[in-house]
Amino acid sequence: DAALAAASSTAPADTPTIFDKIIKKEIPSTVVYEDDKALAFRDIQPQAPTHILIIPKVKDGLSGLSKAEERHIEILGYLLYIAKVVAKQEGLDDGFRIVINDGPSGCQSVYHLHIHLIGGRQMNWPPG
Ligand code: DGP
Repeated sequence: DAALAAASSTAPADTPTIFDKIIKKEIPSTVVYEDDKALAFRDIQPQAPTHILIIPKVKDGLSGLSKAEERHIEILGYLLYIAKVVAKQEGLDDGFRIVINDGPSGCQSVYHLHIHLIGGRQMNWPPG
């Protein structure tokens, strides 16, 4: 996983990832929310009873948060809002965790920006 993460982190910002196939429904996923700008689906390696990824449908160079430019401000805010909408939809009324992994040290493995929405159990701090 670490080797894969290191290799993909050096790919150009618009290199397609597995998430493009998920957006195009070329590979199956459990979609929990979808609109014209955002897609939310269950993580294939859940770290908690609820573990959902919220992604922009158009990557526009946003391979990770560290690549954000001013033109991405609106979609970044929108995705966070959708994370809240999905948290409510999932019944996470007692709280939840939002995570954005960035780069090799941040444990990012898919270079298409995504927000992890994690909940359904007690979270701990500091994270691992
Ligand atoms: P990150 O490490 O932050 O880049 O998280 C990437 C997440 O994507 C990781 O938790 C596993 C998930 N993932 C990878 N491939 C697939 C897939 O094909 N389907 C789904 N549903 N999730 C995937």
